[in-house]
Amino acid sequence: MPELVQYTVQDDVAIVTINNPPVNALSPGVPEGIDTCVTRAAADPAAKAVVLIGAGNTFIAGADIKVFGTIPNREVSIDRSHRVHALLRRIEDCPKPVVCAIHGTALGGGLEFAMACHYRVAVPGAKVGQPEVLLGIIPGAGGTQRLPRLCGVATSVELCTQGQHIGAKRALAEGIVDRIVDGDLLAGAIAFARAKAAAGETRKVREQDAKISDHAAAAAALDAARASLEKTARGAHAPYAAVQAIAAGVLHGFDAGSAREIDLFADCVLSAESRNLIRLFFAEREAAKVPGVPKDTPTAEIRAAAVVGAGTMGGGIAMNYANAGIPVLLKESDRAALDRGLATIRRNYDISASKGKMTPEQVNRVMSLIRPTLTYDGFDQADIVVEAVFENLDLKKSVFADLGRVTRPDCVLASNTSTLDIDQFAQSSGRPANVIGHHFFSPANVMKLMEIVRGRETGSQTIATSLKLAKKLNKVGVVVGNCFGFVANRMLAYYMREGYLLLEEGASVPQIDHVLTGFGMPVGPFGMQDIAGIDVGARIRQYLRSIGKSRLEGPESPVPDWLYEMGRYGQKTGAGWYRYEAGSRTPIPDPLIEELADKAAHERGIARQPVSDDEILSRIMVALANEGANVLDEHIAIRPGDIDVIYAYGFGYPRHRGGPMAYADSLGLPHVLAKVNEYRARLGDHWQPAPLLDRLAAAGKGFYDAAGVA
Ligand code: T1G
Repeated sequence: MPELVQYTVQDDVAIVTINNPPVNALSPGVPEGIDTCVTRAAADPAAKAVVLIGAGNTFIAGADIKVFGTIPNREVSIDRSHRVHALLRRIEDCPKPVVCAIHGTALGGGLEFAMACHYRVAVPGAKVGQPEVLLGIIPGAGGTQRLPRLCGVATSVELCTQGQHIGAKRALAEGIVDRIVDGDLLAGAIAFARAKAAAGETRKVREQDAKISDHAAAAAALDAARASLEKTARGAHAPYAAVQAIAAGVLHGFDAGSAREIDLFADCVLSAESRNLIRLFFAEREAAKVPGVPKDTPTAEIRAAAVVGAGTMGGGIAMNYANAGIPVLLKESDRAALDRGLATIRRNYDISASKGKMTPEQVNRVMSLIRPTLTYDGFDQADIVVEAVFENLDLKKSVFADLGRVTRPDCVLASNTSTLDIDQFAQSSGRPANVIGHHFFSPANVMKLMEIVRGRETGSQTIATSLKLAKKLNKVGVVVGNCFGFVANRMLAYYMREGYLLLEEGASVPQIDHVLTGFGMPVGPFGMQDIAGIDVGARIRQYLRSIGKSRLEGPESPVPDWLYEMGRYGQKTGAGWYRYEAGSRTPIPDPLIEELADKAAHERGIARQPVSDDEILSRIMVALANEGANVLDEHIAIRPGDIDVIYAYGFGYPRHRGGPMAYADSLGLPHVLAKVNEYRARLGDHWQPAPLLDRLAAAGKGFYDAAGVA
């Protein structure tokens, strides 16, 4: 087992190299090794300076997240924090210049170790950040104290409350990094260190107060941060704790701020919020591990793509490929539709450019990768084709029959269908092993979730290629089984039905939406329908009725179809569940909805009466969890974590609550089961307890226990 931290001397400079693959996490032994090596360098006459660097393809990506679960109580957390704070001060107190050399990422504890060094140099492609808040915690090794001293209050608040990484160029501009090294990082760091040694310069970040001395400006930045969090935190606590820790240090000094950080970190690291976020972090990575598809499964290289259908989804999917630098043919059946599709794509990019997210040159470059066509010419060069035509089974079958003819035998044939049976397309293609679902969520170029739907005969290479492609497209790929609605939309049907029935029973649309946004959803069920389009669901119901099926058993509210028949599709028509003033997306409650709810209630033979917020939340979340149990039991989802990742990325389910299955576990499955039985007695037999829910509740287990996840 090679040493976790190695000590060498080169050109009068001590090189301290961390070697803990895959990301040089600060696992037990790594901080201690750094401490020992820096102490050794301070006493080593052969060393005039010190360089701290990571082996492999990154510096330190942070504390070892796997270790957090082992912190039993506040006392242990506080003790560990004091020890790491003291360790970093020892690095900072080294009498010789200590230079941190950053490549890959310096995140969390990695950036905190870098900031305990006197200086930081980085390669142009390096990234730094304090993403702890994404794990429900805050920087716990002085990050909230040293970062403001390097880059000021506003930027440190941004980095510590949003958790985003920033590139080396911005880090240099902000004062976090002192120099960008082009070429060999180690050589550049050694040269920088030698120059500091020759000048006899060291610089303790904890003593730099210039960027936090303007307390009025600091207070304003902190107030602005708190105000912004009211809109963005959606119930999470860690971002507020980060602001408190930064404020303590800025206003009361480094030592007081460090003590406050240690205290707040202990609160956060033991919170359910952190447990949920850390479980989601690993669940997202676990989702890429699919039984029957080993890690070394061969995959096809995707160098050229094609999309059939230039509608909203097809255009967004083509943008995903162009954004990943993959040339993509975009085929439509007629010129007008193709021109409309291209115009929409161009408009999307121009909006990004107008917001400064892209330069005009970047827009032109990605646009040049999208090649419009009215024929299948060039499809024999494609490594993948994504079908995104209208949700009509016969049309899709004919497209797949074409694709079976015009593409190479090894070409992946994916469908973006959200409701139809990919096994039927697989048959018509003549190459079922190559056929798979790539279900994107609208807008496809924005939403990160990609449900990877395996058909009965989908080959493991097709699945492995799809998982690898999801990462290349900057998407989160989750493999799911082939049933109506797969996982996301199948469960959503139960979520929406409860909303509709609660409306008929007496709740109002704004009340229901308010309960769900208060829970942490980005938008309530009705607001979401107005965004997605009431017509989308209506057409699916129409199609199902035409083949004698329905999305779910039991009562369905007529109100959505009434709105559809009235041409009220939502934002796109200026009215749906809400009204919208011309050009505005601000929902305005519409008395018409109450009239329709009264009419539906009358037809159902019920008298509308007030409904409590608790009833609304419970009915909707229990319905979601109960159907999630069926989805697990039928192996449509492999793990509860897969469902929770799907809901976090597909619908913005508040990550600090873990996801529908984690939330059910937090309620306790006996409670969830009791609610299902209560609703069944009160509301009807469509409330059927899922057999898995029954079994787990009886065994005193949660969904995650059963999956072997703590
Ligand atoms: N601890 C443990 N394992 C980690 C890890 C970490 N910090 N980061 C990644 N891994 C594992 C990951 O589970 C996967 O394992 C493998 O490494 C590759 O990861 C004191 C307390 C660095 C941007 O939040 O953001 O420091 O699945 O697939 O896409 O204030 O990993 O192969 O078995 O994600 O190239 C703060 C979290 C911690 C960074 C690389 N740091 N990691 O992305 O690879 S808290 C973070 C990431 C902290 C201090 C506090 C990403 C990455 P497996 P990957 P990638």
